[in-house]
Amino acid sequence: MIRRYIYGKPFSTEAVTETIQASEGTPAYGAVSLEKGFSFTYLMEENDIVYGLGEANRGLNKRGYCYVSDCSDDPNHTEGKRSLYASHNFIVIAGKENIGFFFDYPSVLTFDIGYTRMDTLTVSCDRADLDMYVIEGDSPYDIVKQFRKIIGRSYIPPKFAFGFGQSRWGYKTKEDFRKVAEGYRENQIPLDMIYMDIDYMQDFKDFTLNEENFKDFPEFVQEMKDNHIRLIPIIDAGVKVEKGYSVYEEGVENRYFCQREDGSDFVAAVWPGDTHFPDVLNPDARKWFGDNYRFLTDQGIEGFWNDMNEPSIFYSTESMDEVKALLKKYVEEETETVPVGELGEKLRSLANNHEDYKRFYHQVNGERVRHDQVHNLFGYNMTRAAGEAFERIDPEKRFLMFSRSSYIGMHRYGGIWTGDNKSWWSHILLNLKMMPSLNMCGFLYTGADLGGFGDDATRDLVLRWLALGVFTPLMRNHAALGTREQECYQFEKTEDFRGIIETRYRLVPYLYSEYMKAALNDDMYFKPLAFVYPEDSFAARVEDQMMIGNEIMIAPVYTQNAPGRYVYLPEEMMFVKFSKDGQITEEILEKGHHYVEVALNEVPMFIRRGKCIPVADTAQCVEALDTENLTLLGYDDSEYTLYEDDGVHKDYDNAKNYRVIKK
Ligand code: MIG
Repeated sequence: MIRRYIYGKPFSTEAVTETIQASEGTPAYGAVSLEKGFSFTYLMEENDIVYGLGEANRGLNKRGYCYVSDCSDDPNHTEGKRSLYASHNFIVIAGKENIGFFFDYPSVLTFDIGYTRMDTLTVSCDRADLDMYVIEGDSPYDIVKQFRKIIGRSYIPPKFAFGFGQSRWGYKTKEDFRKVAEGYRENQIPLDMIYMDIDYMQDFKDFTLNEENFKDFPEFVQEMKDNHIRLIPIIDAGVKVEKGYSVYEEGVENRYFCQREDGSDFVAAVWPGDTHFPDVLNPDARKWFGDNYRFLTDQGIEGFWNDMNEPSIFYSTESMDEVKALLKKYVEEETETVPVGELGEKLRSLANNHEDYKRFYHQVNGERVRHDQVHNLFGYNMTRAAGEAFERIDPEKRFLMFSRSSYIGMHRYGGIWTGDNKSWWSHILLNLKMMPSLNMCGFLYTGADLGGFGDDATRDLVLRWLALGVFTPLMRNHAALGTREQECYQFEKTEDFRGIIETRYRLVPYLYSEYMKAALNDDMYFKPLAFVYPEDSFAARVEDQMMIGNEIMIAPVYTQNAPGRYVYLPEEMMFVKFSKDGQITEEILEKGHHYVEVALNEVPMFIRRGKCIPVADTAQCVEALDTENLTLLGYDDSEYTLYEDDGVHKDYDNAKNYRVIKK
């Protein structure tokens, strides 16, 4: 049962696709106050668990901290951070009372979940203009499924996107990309994608190619495709201000960029220097921006990643003027000792300053809306621009698309990656905990930068992280400029890396099948144990093991130098390890606590009692997988319903896509 309460004049985010009539009166749970902005308070029972918030910091159970929906480009995901790149305002309280809440509000929204007072949940924002959805259900899982039904079907990528991808900020030339392709092919480590970061562009201009390095680009795209590798370029939010650059000229001429109050185009400095932001909340501008992706699809490109779309601002003309004024003051006053505190603070406040969000506007169906009031919708609508354009470019075909910033609703147009993590052991665990939360909010095609983006990776960390990445739909190794090289072939004994990536490919038929079932049924691919074993109070507290699909549980090793880990089995399961040379070991383990040993080159997983999964022979790319000859791994006398389609087109609802295989 879903009720909708309307406060003030909400901005239409289009997060919810189903029409739900407004309810009269006040919600039957908690208390709403409109005295100062909007505030909702709910008294939690001691044992209540709070799920949700999608891409957010800390645990699967969000209780005990404070989180702020305020899309931010902040590459330091330390425990104290309250905002990451996304805003996913859906929570579920699980306890005596099971109840879900979605606060459809596109600006800063605070979730104090037992932070100020242990037993109090407070959700608040400055303006009382929002839709609040209240969802009653039998269980938290049931509530999630109801919510997923009203926000529309999740994005479905092409099947090649279930292969492994390599990325690194700093690849510049064709030779750089060829080196990566060779590094993988020569070591026979499977690979389907290489990502192109900002250096492929000419002066960081969207929808351009570096003129010197990428002559004859379509031929290069084809050369890679002949090697079964797809190039996936990045697109940034800011469009460079440069006379004669057609994207800039068209945007200015048609007034498609975000403007200041006085009507001039707002200038934000990002990688290209001064840029304008395409007003992706304006349907005409959105269409125009999306059509620009044709520049690359026309040359054979089939996938993209959208970056810097919080949108990230290094500084604005206005904020830099303030710095200049300060420096001028020191010079004019002949200040002997520059107050480093004052200057430092000014400089640190330049990037992503909320004052800048008040300096530009969007045109939405004839109305002017100041950016700060809809800040959390930018990444969503940039990705929507691309998604809607793909429908026009080739309506039959699926494109790979994922974004850094997002809001609920964007899950219909693309997936997400979780941004600039670090090569830290703790970030493997954060990666794992985020996945089910993202699924609750509709984001199924997700993954983190495997091996870690910032800081230097180590061989053991990359192996352990990849062994988790085997199970995330988006499996991509990515690293920042200046960090230690972490492509799989950079380390000793590459066969260990080969073994892990080969395991991913052996599991693709299963993982793809489970992904598709989740997407087509508005279900989850990653689930907390509690959603599958609701009667088991111990399972409810486990946060470092997850269920995937209907058949398996994973328990990755995320501790440095650990030879294995403790694991809790809510029922008897088959413990499976994929080891080197394609060996598979199986062992039945009883319900309860175990310590399982897992070597660095092994991928562990558990098959639920009475179930089995299909496993393929490995291959160098997704296309080469033989899905006709699958072996079944798991319990005798079980069966599995495999979903399979051509992985390219959209014939999802065809009964022929399902086949039952018996063990
Ligand atoms: O300010 O394009 O999160 O994946 O490599 C950094 C360079 C900009 C941030 C992205 C990261 C990407 C990087 N970008």
